[in-house]
Amino acid sequence: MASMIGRESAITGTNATFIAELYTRFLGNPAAVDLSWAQFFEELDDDARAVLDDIRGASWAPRASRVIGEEIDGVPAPEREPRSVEAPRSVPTPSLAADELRGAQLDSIRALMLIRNYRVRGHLLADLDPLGIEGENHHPELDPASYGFTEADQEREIFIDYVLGMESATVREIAKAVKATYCGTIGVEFMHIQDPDQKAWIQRRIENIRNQTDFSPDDKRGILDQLTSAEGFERFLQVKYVGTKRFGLEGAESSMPALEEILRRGAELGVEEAVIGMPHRGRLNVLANVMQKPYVAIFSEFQGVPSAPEDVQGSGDVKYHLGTSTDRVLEGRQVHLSLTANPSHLEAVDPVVVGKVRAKQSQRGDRERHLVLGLLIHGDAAFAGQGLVAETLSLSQIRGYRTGGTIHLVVNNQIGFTTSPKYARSATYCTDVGKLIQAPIFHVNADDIESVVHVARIATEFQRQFKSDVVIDLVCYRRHGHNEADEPAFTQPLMYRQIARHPTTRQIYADRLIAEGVLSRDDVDAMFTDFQTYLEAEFQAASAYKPNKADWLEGAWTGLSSIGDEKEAKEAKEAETAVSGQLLEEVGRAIAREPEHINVNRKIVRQLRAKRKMMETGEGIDWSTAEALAIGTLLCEGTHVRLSGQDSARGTFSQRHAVLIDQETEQPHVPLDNVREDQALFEVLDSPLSEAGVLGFEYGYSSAEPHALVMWEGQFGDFANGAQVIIDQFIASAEAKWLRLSGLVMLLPHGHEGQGPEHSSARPERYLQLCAENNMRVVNCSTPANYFHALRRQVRSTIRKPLVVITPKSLLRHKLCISRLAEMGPGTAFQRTLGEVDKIAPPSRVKRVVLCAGKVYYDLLEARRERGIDNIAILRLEQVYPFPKRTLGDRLDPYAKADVVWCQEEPANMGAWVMVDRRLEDLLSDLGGKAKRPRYVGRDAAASPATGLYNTHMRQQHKLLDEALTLW
Ligand SMILES: Cc1ncc(C[n+]2csc(CCOP(=O)(O)OP(=O)(O)O)c2C)c(N)n1
Repeated sequence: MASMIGRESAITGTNATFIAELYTRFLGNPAAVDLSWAQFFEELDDDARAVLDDIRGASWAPRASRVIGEEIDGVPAPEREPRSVEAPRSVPTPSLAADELRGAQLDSIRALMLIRNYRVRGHLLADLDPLGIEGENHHPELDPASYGFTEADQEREIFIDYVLGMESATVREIAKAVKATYCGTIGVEFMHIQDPDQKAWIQRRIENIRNQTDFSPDDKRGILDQLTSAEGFERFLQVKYVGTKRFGLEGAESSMPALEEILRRGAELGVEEAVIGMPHRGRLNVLANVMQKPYVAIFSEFQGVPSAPEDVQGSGDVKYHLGTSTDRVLEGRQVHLSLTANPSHLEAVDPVVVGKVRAKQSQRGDRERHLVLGLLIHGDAAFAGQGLVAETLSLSQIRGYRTGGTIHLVVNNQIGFTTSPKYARSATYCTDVGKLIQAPIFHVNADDIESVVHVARIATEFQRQFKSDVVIDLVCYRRHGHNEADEPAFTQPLMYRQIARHPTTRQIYADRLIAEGVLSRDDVDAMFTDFQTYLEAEFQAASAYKPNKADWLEGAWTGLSSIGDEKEAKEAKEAETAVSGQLLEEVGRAIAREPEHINVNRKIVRQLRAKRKMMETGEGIDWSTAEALAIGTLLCEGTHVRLSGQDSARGTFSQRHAVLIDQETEQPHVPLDNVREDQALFEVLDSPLSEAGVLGFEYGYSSAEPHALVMWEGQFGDFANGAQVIIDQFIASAEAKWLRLSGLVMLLPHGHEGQGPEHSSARPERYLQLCAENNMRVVNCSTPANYFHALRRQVRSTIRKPLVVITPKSLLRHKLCISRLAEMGPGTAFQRTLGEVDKIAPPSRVKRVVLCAGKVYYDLLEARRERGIDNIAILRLEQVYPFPKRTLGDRLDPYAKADVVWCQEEPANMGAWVMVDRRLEDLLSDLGGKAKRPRYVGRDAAASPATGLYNTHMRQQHKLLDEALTLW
């Protein structure tokens, strides 16, 4: 490091902090500084100003509390620049002549500009591609000449105030240092971050050490060992299962030491549990080498043995989608790891993992979000292309969804199936989406394994320190085709010619360690062959291997079950969904109370009074009140309730008002969070405007926390189709594929109210088409009390099934859509079907049974009353799936002489008709009455769910009522 030469007289005036201090004064009042300084600052261009702003902005710079070696939240501070902590209090009079002084300042500023531009753009010149296919080697802003430093200036000493750990340095030394730090095999993008502390932290962490860690010989042997396991496992599979699809890791073996380092450093810095999500590529390697799933078990699955014992397995899934969990001891600390099962749909697992992390943090009372870490592995094409990435990142710092930062490892093999990056994205990097939330991005050449481990360490420290997301872009390649049977040379012949010649990361590192004298060639070879011998023994044992048990009903799931239709009916009857009158009253008082400490909106006061009346009389309980009673009673029973959706706190239809807002201060008050002292937590969250991301998050939450009532609400039901991948790939099929249960509730506003095609249909037919093997529940309750029981059943039953609730819109305020408090009290339960409510003719004289679900019931009821009809009965199917054949049969049986109509407002190709048609036919045939099959009454099949013309809507509605209520 160079030292100051002959400028002691100017030293106090030449440090950057001092200049920044002067600059601050100048900004406040240009006349407050000496004229020569004012002119100097006026002449600065934007870049130079940015340099000074940086120096002024770093909150650590002037603060005396953060000193060298200080630990922040357990993360040791990197060696810190001994920058003068206090800014000068008075402006010293420079003792050099003004011109000479300005020249010196200018040199400093220009050098700092050069350094700054390396921080901003150095990554563009970094040596990131192991194949060396792409990459630039010149950028004008990274050329000292662009800052006026000529060749002759190279040896000129410049004061840079300990930036890069140097008090002063020649231009040549400065250029060398910035190139080493920012243009080696690591490229760092962090200058887009607005938080000066985060920027400063990264700068300090990497600059003084030129962005390298000195690994001990033991560390180096350990890294080689990990590379040997990664490569050796793939090589072994390649030989034993030639041509079998496994989406091998080859070309990205360095991701294994990276993951190991993240988990080890994470464990050192407080991680007790990590939830991992990843795509198919390299999954077997992660299962074996990170999750430590026994090789023998993996080989046995390759031989066709299912992963779970035969008595519990569902339809199963391919090997490279399976999840698992394990306990590992890392750096002396026990860490629980779970790898989430994932579908083929790339990135769909992201929000699910983050939701699981949040649930696990809640379970542990980890409010600091320090103990449980989310770790997501991505492919480059998927990370750049899938919108779910952005949706998931956006949840990162939001109340109710934040998880203390996810670590993202992008396995950037520079290809997506057969598509080259230039066709796969418009952005420079596949990781540019990370800038959406100002995550720092570390690009690293995967063939420099020590840099990879170094970056993994720093990224983990950053996540720990700032509790925010961080992205690692592991630039590697894919040695084979997209899968082992694919020929990559069809589409990328040049790339693959180069890959064929390219040594593996293990070979490169082994050569390096041999050259460094850390290991001999024999040591390296023995390491490889020993591992192959070990794998061979596991392979031999595989044919006798039997999976001993499925792990799906352990831990938090103990005592819960997933069982078939028949048992479900029995079980649900036993489920205690009724509540004592005393508890209903207690919750009722809380939700009707006019809070004294806040200034409540007058219209809300009226609503609160109406609720009080409902509670006092025990009559007229409306939908939202029943919902609040269900939630409040669960909270009092110790069940955590979480409701998230767009505008869910108020409710899309202004019906819920779960949060009361003080009209003077906007202070929120949540009545259901104030029922009693020892109640469980109620979270009601206005979510970001995302469906797939938020639904995925809530699904993930529910899959990790079976004892909470987790509800996601669509603004209107049809918006859920933006989250179809979560519904198809997880909610409907996770149990069958992976033995993973969920009690998630989806609330989907639905109803043909003449509001046009977009707000009418929750597309119930979509869910019903997905229903089989008792995989989920679909209800279209017509009474508040039944909705109350349906919600409570989700957590009071020992069965965990996702629940789809087709929820009402106009019924929220319909005079007939009300219940009595007694219908929620002792002796009551969820009703799968509801019978006739009016005093009409006895069943033997009834000519027709109209069967329906949801809102149309009230239209039918009112029309029948108006028309004075007494020989048509109206029955309701409250739970559409599992189809309640027995209870519906009991209801229909007395009407043996009647014909049966299924009436719905939805077009014939939508609604429940598509599903109930054949089932009703079966049932009627079993009953042996007059009706052999149901007749359909409703709108004609249609491409669009509803008309946009109100008059047409009304005409259609009258027609279907007429048809249903006219005997033919
Ligand atoms: C949502 C989705 N669309 C398409 C596919 C089909 N597909 C499987 S792998 C793949 C390429 C993925 O590329 P990348 O993310 O770079 O990962 P890599 O396979 O290169 O590891 C595609 C298009 C998929 N699995 N998921």
